[in-house]
Amino acid sequence: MPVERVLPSQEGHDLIELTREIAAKEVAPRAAAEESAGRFPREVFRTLGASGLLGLPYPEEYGGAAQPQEVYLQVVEELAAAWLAVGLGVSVHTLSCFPVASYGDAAQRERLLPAMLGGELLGAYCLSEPQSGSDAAALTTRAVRDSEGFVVNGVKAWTTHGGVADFYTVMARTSDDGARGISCLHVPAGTAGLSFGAPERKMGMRASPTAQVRLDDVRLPAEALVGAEGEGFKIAMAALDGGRLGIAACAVGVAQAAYDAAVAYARERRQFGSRIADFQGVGFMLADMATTISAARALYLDAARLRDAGRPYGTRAAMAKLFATDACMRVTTDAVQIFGGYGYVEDFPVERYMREAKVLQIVEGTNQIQRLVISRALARD
Ligand code: COS
Repeated sequence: MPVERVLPSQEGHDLIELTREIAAKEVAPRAAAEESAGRFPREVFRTLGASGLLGLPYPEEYGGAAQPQEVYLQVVEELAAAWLAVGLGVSVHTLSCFPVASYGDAAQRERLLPAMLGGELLGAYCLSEPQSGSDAAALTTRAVRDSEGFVVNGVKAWTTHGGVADFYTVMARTSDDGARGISCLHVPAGTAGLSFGAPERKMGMRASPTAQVRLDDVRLPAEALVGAEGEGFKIAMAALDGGRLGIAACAVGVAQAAYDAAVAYARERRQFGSRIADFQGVGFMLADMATTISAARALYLDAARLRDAGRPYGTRAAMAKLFATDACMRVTTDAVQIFGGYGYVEDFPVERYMREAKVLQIVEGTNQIQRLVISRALARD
């Protein structure tokens, strides 16, 4: 049964229908095999771009669809339910476009956004480094100004789409003034001096490459600077507020897929003469799973609606990311349990969902960092 959704417009309903069609035909059927092979489905992102699904929350004048976050995030949820590498890929791409869309000048937006939103250019977001993850302001990649622009040196870590992206949104240090000494740079793939490590050998999400991005004397023109010099940390944090909602939506999608598989199995599987769904031990697990998923969805939509209303939403986004990804871990673990031995083997998808859930508690700010963001806001207010 598809999830029953309340959307703010007919256009929103149509976009969900279109997403479900593409997800069912072109995304879900390939997920298991491509995850085993570790093959990145670049062409799926072209299809999504051509269908208008890659720039949903951005302005129409640059090729976006001017959709509220409420719609965009439910599209991400549907894609993640079909295949996390695709749902998360859309979320990371949207995050990578945010600095140019929100802080870029008119010339940058006109030059870059149409191809970024149309699916021709896929993005990657480079904030973390080997020695700075949670402490993002400690980054050491350096961009030195010269007469033509910038010369950049450093190593970025854990970059989703590292090596396959067409542009890299890079946070680099332009002065030693802590968080205020960081600037945001747009780096096209193919720029001399840009190279990539081998894809990390991950527990899950193997079809989505994660790699180091190395910058060795990368020369960039002055127009590569997005926003003001020194504004990069704020841009990075504002981008992550939105990115965290994307991760929450992905988590709800994966949890929903695991729940759907578990409930279907529990209705079919018979033991001791009954369907296992009719045993209270299993039925109550399913009830808790369904309730948790609904609560997680309601929380990310609540944060999305705050954002759509132009209100501060960062704390609520951190709550949504924390709650939804912890919920996803619990639900996928319970789905494996309901499948019993069959849950632990690759013939069924639930072991993959459980491996995928784990990364969502880590990326775009560990859940410990989400608690830090929430508790600091509570103390401040
Ligand atoms: N939006 C806009 N600005 C923000 C912001 C936000 N969400 N959060 C912080 N800022 C601003 C602050 O207002 C402050 O500005 P001023 O210097 O003008 O006062 C500046 O950024 C520094 O903020 P703060 O002192 O809170 O920075 P910290 O070094 O303490 O870092 C955390 C804050 C821990 C929240 C941040 O480093 C973080 O989110 N870490 C996790 C990083 C992450 O999610 N990485 C995922 C990988 S993406 S590759």
